[in-house]
Amino acid sequence: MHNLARSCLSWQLKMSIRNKGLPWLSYNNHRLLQAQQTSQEQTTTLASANFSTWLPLRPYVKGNPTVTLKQVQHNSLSNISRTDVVRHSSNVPLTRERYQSHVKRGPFAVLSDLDISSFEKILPGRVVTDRDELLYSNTDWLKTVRGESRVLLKPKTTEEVSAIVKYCSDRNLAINPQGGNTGMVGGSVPVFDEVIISTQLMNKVISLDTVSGILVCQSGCILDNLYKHVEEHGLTMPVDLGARGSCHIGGNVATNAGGIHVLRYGSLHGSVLGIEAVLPDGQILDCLSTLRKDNTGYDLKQLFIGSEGTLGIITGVSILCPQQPQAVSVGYLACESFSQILEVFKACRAHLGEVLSAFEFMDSQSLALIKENMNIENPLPEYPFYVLVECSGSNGRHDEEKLMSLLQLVIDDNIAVDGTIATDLTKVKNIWRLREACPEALMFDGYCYKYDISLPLSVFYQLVEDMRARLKDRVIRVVAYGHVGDGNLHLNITAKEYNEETMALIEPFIYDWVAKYRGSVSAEHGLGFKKKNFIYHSKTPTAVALMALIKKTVDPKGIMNPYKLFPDELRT
Ligand code: FAD
Ligand code: 2HG
Ligand code: ZN
Repeated sequence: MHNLARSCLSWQLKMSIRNKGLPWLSYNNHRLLQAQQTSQEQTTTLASANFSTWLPLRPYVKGNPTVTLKQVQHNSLSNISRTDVVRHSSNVPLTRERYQSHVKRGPFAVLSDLDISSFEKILPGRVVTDRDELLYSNTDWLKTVRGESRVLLKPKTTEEVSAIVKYCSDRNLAINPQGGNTGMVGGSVPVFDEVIISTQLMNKVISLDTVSGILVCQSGCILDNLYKHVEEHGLTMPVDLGARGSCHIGGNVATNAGGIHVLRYGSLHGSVLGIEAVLPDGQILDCLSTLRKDNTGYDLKQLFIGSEGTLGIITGVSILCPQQPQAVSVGYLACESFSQILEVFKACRAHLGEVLSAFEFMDSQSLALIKENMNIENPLPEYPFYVLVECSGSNGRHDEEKLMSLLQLVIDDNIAVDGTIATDLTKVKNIWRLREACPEALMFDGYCYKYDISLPLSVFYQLVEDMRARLKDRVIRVVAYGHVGDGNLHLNITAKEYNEETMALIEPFIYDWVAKYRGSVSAEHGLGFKKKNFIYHSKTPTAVALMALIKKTVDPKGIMNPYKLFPDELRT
């Protein structure tokens, strides 16, 4: 019997204009430091990550001798010591060793003691050379790449960023811009010894126009803190993702992050109205417009959206915030086949219209993953596919009725086989948790080969099946989930450890497959270090050559995030 038909409970999660928002979407609800909003005339400081707060953000890797899975699941994450985190970060192989066959250090200067003391003059007390803290900033979230930077700089103002970048340019020192270090393609950490410039202390809201909904802030504001800030004024952020408790808005813009609400609010190319950036020679580019319309020449800010730190350091962002929805409803459905998922999507578009705000899918292997690795239960019986449908709008009762009748319709039409609707906040949280736990759960297997691709929906899941057939039992699992509403598949393959032969079976096979169907080798995570050599699978030689020309013009010395985005042979 259908759970849905049995219960058919209507519900709505009412949110008053000044409520606390959607804490259940926050990846790091356990963060030690919460937003501290201090009014200072026009400026509000939002607490940002600092060394004392980074520990809970990446507390485990399976096999770590001291941090057990049980501890992670049942204890406060703050119980895990700094030593534990440091120990397992240092187990990550150095990038220059693991990828020695195709990565060579560029002709940049080597950091000297004089450089450190010069930085100290510009940023007194904010030049970090402590090995443990550097280890965190040198290692990516996925624990797959590790650089060897000897210095981490923490500017607070655009002028400070400008001064240190100019210094680096004059000295020919390579730079790695870093936000929340949650990136998934190895772009956020140095490959060799680049100087890390972190935006973590650039965490001020500059203004919020509550009439137009335009927010202007420094680039190091943590996304979750911005949510809290704008929700006080009945607004919401146009971008949301599982890492929102750690990622910075500057990092979101630099990667053109997608996430769960692209379906509703579109990409950052549409909602970012302005950008301020420091160019590789230290000049400040002020395009921090708050205008919705401005056709005066090339729209330079667009170049920085998705530039992955290769054209400069984004220091300020102006962004259009939509009205906060008054009510949110979530349905969770099971399907027998992937084609049923597509039928459900079609039905959602037709029946939910403007209130449909997320449409996420997971296969049964994803549910097994979160059960095995994080002890998260699937509320439905086992089926091959699951889909999460979120509705949010301005009339709770109306949205809820729409979702209810949609769910009834897909069950009656046999395009979904089972379903449930959240009836209270905890259940809503739990349903989202099923989807948002996936990236984290993968890490417990050991090594994760991660793919983020765009494909036509007609062949979307076929790639996953082909990959399973190809890898057989060489790997622990091949799981698929993602933003199916955007045609964005997250295909993840886990194994106990990284293996060259397995890698050779996956790449370039996967990228050739994607190219054959005119998909994208990076839907939303970017190219970074790991995907850069596959750019031609999704872009023509003419397009890549024009990108390289832009890079050469803006950054003639090639100091800004070298070894990223461009294929090896094009690196300046
Ligand atoms: P970082 O990781 O620090 O940096 C990412 C890149 O941007 C690097 O190349 C870096 O050099 C550059 N950069 C950072 N800040 C600046 C700056 N101020 N100026 C210039 N360059 C800069 N991504 C999605 O798109 N959708 C998702 O749904 C999603 N979900 C995620 C869930 C989890 C659990 C995790 C861990 C990650 C997820 N990501 C997702 C990936 C990641 O969170 C995003 O790419 C995010 O936008 C990165 O922001 P960050 O501040 O952490 O940037
Ligand atoms: C998500 O949608 C993120 O959860 C991460 O983009 C995707 O883990 C992944 O592959
Ligand atoms: Zn995603």
